[in-house]
Amino acid sequence: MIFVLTGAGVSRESGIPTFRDSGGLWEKHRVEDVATPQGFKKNPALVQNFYNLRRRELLSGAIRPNPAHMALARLEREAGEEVRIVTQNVDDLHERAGSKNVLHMHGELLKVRCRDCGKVFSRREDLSAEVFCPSCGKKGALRPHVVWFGETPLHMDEIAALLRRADVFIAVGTSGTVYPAAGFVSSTSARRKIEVNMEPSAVSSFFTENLLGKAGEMIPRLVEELIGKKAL
Ligand code: BJW
Repeated sequence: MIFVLTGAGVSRESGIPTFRDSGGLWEKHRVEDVATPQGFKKNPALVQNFYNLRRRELLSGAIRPNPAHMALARLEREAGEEVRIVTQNVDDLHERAGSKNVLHMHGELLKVRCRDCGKVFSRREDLSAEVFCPSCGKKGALRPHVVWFGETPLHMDEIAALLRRADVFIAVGTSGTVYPAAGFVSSTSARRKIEVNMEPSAVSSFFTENLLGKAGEMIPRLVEELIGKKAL
């Protein structure tokens, strides 16, 4: 089984900024303000606006899957082997590229959740304190369906089971600084552990192969090799 962990770097060539690179999202916003439950409690409008702008951008038509997303979807279709993508990204570019087996461990930008009744809804429009929950009717209770620092990432039981079964573990475009995702490479017993990044990540030394370069160039080559060898 091939386990692919993706991070913000896989969507960089599609025009979505990463978090920690120069020009990234954390250069313009304090993490504590926009990516913690405390920040949301303190200033919900600021946080809603941060996600409203990112949601609008994702839907603007300017953002499209790049060759890395396309190649990973091809891997799933052609490897003759189970391929599972676990993404830390909240965009939908893997799905738009055609990937079927995607787990969004940090949530999804095009979904919102009611803080009162807990129901999750698809939503493409802006959120504000004026919006009513379509299920319980509470006003101002909808929040982005994303995972902030201090919150529990999604699908963790399924991810743990996949990490145990993986033969090949690939991490693409992630800085290896946010846990639990950063710890996956050391918790899997996969025979091949391949990192694809523009530069070594914080956990590079745990991989058996380090491929330095842009995801859009390196992933199509890697996928070609994996399909040629029937993955292993
Ligand atoms: C390219 C490229 C190109 C660029 N091609 N590559 C102390 C020690 C250890 C842990 C902790 C600690 N104190 C607190 C914690 C836990 C905390 C944590 O990890 N904190 C760290 C800061 C230390 N983690 C949590 O709180 C998590 N929850 C948790 O642990 O719950 C407990 C629990 C665990 C397990 C089971 C049950 C319970 C929650 C973390 C939530 C993270 N949320 C965010 C925001 C999501 C919503 C949103 O999008 O706004 O998730 S933060 C942000 O970081 C986002 C990302 O998914 C995440 C990771 O970032 P990523 O993807 O790695 O991006 P970058 O920007 O960091 O890196 C980009 C990389 O791409 C770079 O390396 C570039 O070189 C590369 N690149 N162009 C290839 N073209």
